[in-house]
Amino acid sequence: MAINEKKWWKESVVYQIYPRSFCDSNKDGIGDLGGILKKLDYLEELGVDIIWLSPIYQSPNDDNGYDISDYRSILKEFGTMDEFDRLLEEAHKKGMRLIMDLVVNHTSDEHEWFIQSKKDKTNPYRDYYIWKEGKGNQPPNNWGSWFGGSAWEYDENTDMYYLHIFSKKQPDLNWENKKVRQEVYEMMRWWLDKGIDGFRMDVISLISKNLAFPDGEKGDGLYGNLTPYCAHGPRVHEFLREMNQEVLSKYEIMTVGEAACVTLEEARKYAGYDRKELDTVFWFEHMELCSGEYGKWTDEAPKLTELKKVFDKWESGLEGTAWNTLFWSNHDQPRVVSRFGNDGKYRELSAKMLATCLHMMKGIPYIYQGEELGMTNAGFTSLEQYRDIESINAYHENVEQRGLEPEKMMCYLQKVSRDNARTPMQWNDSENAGFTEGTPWIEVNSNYKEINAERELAESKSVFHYYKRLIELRHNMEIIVYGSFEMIMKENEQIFAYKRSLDGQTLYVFCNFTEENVICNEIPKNGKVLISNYTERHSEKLRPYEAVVYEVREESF
Ligand code: TEU
Ligand code: CA
Repeated sequence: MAINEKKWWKESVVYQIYPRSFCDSNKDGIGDLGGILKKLDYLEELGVDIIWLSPIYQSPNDDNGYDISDYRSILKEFGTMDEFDRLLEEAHKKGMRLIMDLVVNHTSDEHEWFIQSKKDKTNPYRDYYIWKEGKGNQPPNNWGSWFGGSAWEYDENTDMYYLHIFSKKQPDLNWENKKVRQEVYEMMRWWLDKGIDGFRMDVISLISKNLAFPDGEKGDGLYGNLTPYCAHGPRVHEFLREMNQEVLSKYEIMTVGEAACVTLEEARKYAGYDRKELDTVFWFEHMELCSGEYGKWTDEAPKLTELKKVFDKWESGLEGTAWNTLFWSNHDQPRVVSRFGNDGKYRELSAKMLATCLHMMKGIPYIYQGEELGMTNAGFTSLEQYRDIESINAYHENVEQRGLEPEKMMCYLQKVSRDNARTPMQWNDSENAGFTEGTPWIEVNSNYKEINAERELAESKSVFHYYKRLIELRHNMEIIVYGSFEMIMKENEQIFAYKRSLDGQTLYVFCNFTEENVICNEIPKNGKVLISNYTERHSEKLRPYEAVVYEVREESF
C-alpha cells in the first residue's frame, strides 16, 4: 500500500460507544445492545462512518469490560449474540462499519485460561500468564500497577506471583507462548468471519515484556515504573507482524492500536504504511501534557503553545510514513469542553471551536459519545459517586498512603477522573436523561435538561448540527482528508491555526482558545468562509472561542 493510496478508513469518521453508558433498553440501569440498536438512526443522522464499540464481551466488570472472561460471548447485561448479529447487520445496512475492542494484553482472572493456569505449575495453561517466584517474601520486582499497588499478586496455592499491569483481576497474558498467540488469532478470525470491520486494540503496546524483569525507577511514588520494560517491548513488532500475516492481512478491515506511551519513533513502526503491522495508532501526548508528582492526577491545564507543539509534531512527524489519528476524548479521559474549552458561559461556542480544530486536521477523527452534544464533566463531589476502579484506587493510595489532602484529590478527580466521560448519554430532558427508566449504574449529569440530544436535534445551531456539518465537509472535500498540513502562528498563545493544501486549494483554520477578543492578522483577505461557529465574520479579530475556516483557491490570488 502506498502512503497516499485512497482507503475507506482514511476517509472515515469514527464514533466511540461506551455501551454501559449509552442507552438502556430493559430498565436495569445499564446500557445494552438493544439500546444501541434503538439509536442507530441517531448515528446515521450524525453521519459517522464507523462505530467503535468498547468491550461487550462476558466480564466480571472489575474494569467495565476491559477484563474479559470469555471472548466469544456477550456480557449478559448487554444482551445476546443474536442481538449483536442484528446490530452488525443493521449498521451495515445503514452503510456504517463496526469495529470491536480487542483486549488481549490481559484477560480477566475469571477467564477459563487463568482458572486453569492457577491450578498448579504443571497445568497446560500455566504458561498462558506471567508467573514468577518472589524474592524472599517480596514480589519478583518493585513494579507498580497502573491501577495502584504492586503489579504482582501473590498466589498461595503455588507460592508464586503473577503479573498484572492493571488490576489484580486483569492478569497479563504471556505473549512469549506461541499457543497464546494462536488462541488470540483464532478468536480474532472468529469475529472477523462474522463480518466485523476491524479492531481497536487495547494497550497493544504492552504485550511484549522485557524478560529480565528489572526493578523500575521509583521517583516520588511507592513503586517502581514498569513502563520502560513493558511498553514497546523487545518482540512487540514481531508479534504484530505475525498477527498481521496470520489474520489482519486476510480481511478488508481497519485497525487502530491503543499504543499507550507511544513515541513518534515507535508510532512509525506500529503504523508505518509499509511495515505490515497496524493501520493506525492512538497517541496520547496531548492528553498527558500536565502529568506531575501524582502522575495524571493534577488540576493544571497545559499552555496552548504546548498543545500546538504536540499536534504539529505528530502531524508532520507521521506525514509520509503513517496515517494519523485525532481525538479529544474517550472513555478514559475527561470531557473535552471541560478540559480545553469552557463548560460554563461559552460551552456551545467552545465545543464547536474544539470540534473545528480537531476535524479539520489530517487524520481520522474520533468522536466519543456525547462529545457531539458538548457534554461536560460529571461534577461529582463525593467519592461515593465514583465507580471507576482507577479513580477509587488512586484516591486511597494518594490520600491514605501518600498524604495528599482529600480535598485536593477530589478536585483532581473532578478534573481528570475517567468517570467524567462515563456518565450516561443525555438523550432528552425526561428523568435520567432518557438513558434508563431504572436506576442508572452511575449518576446522570445534573445538566441533562439543558444538554441533551433531543433538544440539539431540534435546534439547527446546536453543537450536534455543527458536528454533522464538519463530518459532511470531510466527506465532500478531498482536501480535508488528503491535503497536507502546516501549522502556522506557532508562537501565538491564544490561537490554534493551521493550513491544509491540495492541488491549488488551501484551507486556513483559526481557533481562538480563549474567552477574549484576539487580533489575528493572518486571516486571508480573499478567502471564502467554509464553516464558523459565529454567524457574522470580523475580518481581523477572533471573538471568544471563535473558530473559522477559510477556503482560498490559487486563481483568486
Ligand atoms: O487503557 C490503557 C491506559 O493506558 C489507561 O490505563 C490509561 O492510562 C488510563 O485510563 C488513563 O487514565 C485501556 C483502556 O482504554 C482502559 O479503559 C482500560 O482500563 C485499560 O486499557 C486496561 O484494559
Ligand atoms: Ca440494560
